[in-house]
Amino acid sequence: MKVTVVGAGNVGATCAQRLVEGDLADVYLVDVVEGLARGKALDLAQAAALVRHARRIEGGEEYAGAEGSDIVVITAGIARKPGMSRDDLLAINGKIVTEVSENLRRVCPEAMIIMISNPLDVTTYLAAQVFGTPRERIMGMAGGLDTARYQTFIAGEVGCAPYEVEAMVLGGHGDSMVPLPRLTAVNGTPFEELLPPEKIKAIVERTRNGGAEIVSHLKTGSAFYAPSAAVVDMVQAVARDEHRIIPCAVQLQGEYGLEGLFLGVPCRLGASGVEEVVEIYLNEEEMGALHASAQHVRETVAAWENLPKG
Ligand code: TXD
Repeated sequence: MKVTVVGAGNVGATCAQRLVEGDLADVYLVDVVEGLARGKALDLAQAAALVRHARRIEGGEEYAGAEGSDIVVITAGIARKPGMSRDDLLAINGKIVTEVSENLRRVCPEAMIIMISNPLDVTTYLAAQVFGTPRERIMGMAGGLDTARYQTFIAGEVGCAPYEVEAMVLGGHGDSMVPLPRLTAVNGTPFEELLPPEKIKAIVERTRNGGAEIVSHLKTGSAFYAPSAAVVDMVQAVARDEHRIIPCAVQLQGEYGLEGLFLGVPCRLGASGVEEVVEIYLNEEEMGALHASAQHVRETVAAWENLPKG
């Protein structure tokens, strides 16, 4: 398996490291900043003898190196600073993602695409416009990360390991995301039986602000360890044909009563990409929250379409 990672910044470089050191894929790292991808790739390659893997990693500014990629991971763009919402990145990252997608389409039009750059649900839509890829092969990473944050906060409160929490966070990657306490359990015990409503509410709120909390500590950038782990989890499900359900931003085609837009829903991932959009039962309140999140994504797409281009 060959993966091209576009953007050799915090998420991209960490993602590249996890992919080669986890023996999942050979990697080509590309960045617009001269020398950045080449230097980081060389450094990562020199760790191979110590970490003991035989994966190839190269980097550069040119897209030619992306030829033959099975998957491309797009992290190019700018990250949030304190006080910024993900939507504030729209004007800049929308342009960057469009340009990057055009470059990639020339060299690896058949590659599967995993979008990371924010605002996620909109950038995934923009890349899909450029690539014209069937929806099975283009997805955005957010739900996996938001779910991992939710699991972490629950584990901290309940006193278990994060992976013992069964949970799923749906919806857009932003304030309107939809954690689902009713469907959350810890080793089979319903979450709502384990903690009082006010504690659950606080965990849901902290999950919604999970990214901003980290931005407020770091001040100069946003989270990247957990985001890169969430990307690699998706790549692994595809590379190993795991048929595993991970919430991803995919184009809805009538599922959950929604059409056209990209939004986080449970997807079964395997070698062909999104094998199935899994429709779980949502009650009225949960469905309402998902539709409100969809509305927010639609408004952000409309804001992009109304922006002066050029
Ligand atoms: O859950 C999620 N989807 C996310 C998304 C979780 C974490 C970060 N999320 C978003 O990913 C974040 O809001 C940003 O939009 C991207 C990348 O975040 P990262 O923390 O990696 O940002 P960096 O460190 O600034 O790296 C971005 C790199 C940087 O090296 C730039 O030079 C490069 O992107 N860049 C480009 N590369 C190629 N081509 C172009 N045009 C380009 N423009 C910038």
